[in-house]
Amino acid sequence: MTSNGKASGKMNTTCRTKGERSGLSSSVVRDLALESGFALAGVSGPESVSDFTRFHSWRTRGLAGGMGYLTDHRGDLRQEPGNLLEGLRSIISAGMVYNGPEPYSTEFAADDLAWISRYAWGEDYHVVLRKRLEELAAKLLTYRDFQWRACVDTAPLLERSLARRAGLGWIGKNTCLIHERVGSWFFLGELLTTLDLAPDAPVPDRCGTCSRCIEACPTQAIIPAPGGRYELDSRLCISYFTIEHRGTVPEDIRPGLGRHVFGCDICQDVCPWNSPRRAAVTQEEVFAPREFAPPLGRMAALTAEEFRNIFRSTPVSRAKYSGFLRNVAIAMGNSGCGDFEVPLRKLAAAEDAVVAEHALWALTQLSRSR
Ligand code: B12
Ligand code: SF4
Ligand code: SF4
Repeated sequence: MTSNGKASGKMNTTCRTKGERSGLSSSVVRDLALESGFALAGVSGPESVSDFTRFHSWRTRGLAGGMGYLTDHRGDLRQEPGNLLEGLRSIISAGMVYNGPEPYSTEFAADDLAWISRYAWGEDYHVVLRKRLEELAAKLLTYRDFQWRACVDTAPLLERSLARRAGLGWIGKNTCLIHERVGSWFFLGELLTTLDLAPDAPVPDRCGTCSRCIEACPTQAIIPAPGGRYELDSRLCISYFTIEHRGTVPEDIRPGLGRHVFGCDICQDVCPWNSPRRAAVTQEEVFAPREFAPPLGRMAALTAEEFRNIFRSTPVSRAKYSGFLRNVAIAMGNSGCGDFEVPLRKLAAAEDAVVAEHALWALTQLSRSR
């Protein structure tokens, strides 16, 4: 989930429509965002992010693991959104639902199938949301001339904090942003603008006494934060290891990864605000699964080219071929399925030393579980 480019605008070609339309309010912004496919939108001001102290304490205590883009100078930039656009006046935070009708990982108990997390099933959301934010900017430009910059995930912003202050939801104990009507299966993107818009108000926290996510996390990665609330220890989180971590996965972590080969949905699957009858479902074809719970055996046999073809322009490509096979080997070792000995022996002979070592570990696991 790191860097790619930015889209920014210094358009004034639409200036001539200025004044032809009525005023630009936050509710007009919301309506236009809905037209562009966002389920949620809200506005906050240009001020520094007060949650930065939480973020800084979190990374100082090592909870960011090896995510250098959070611990180095790029992390520092997150305090001041104004660093990203000269003359910043308003930030439009927008949320796009990716949830499909398919079952949740916690309801899906086949040991020989791999779990790819829900957010990674379809097209790369960076590209999808950026296009829609550009579309939104173009619509807003028909009202008034302004400067803007579209950000999705990769810009040095604390996106959940910005969305919280713009009223898009509250930060749950699982650390995800949750909206009462929508749930938490949505991506966030921002349009930084020089527009003067009235800010929206944050909404109340509705976790109450619930602690389902904390109890369900198989690796106890959701921990109490100093001063109250909860935070995520990336050094324990399945999502971190299967997406962000490069190279060898520590042996004591491997059994906890279960059959997750990319990301993890458990702390959201169990959240009552995401119960299947309540959570919003996307209408966007682009987020439909390319590979829903694919057989581990088939994934282990993919050539580098097949991997690229299947997962091109999906978030899974971030793991790269080597990281993906490493994750598949771990999942096979955790499966208890003796049938995987043959494909694992092939992986153990791979040129890639990391893949080979994880496959050998998996073979040992299988022989122990026999
Ligand atoms: C690094 C990162 C990760 C890391 C670390 C996650 C983490 N919880 O910190 C890993 C790889 C583990 C990860 C996993 C996931 N991620 Co991620 N990730 C990011 C990224 C790039 C930075 C997040 C960050 O700064 N983390 C550091 C912590 C300290 O910050 P934070 O979680 O934002 O928390 C802040 C606020 O929430 C606030 N806060 C926290 N608690 C409270 C409580 C109160 C009362 C208040 C007032 C404030 C507050 O303070 C914190 C500091 O600012 C963002 C994009 C971005 N630029 O923000 C996406 C992002 C957070 N991820 C996203 C997604 C979808 C996921 C996954 C669901 C993917 C998956 N299925 O595997 C999981 C969810 C795991 C989880 N429970 O969080 C979405 C979240 C959308 C949402 N509805 O919340 C984002 C916003 C990307 C996007 N543009 O859509 N992710
Ligand atoms: S994403 Fe998975 S491992 Fe990480 S905190 Fe949530 S349940 Fe735990
Ligand atoms: S499972 Fe419960 S505690 Fe966890 S985020 Fe959802 S409502 Fe909050």
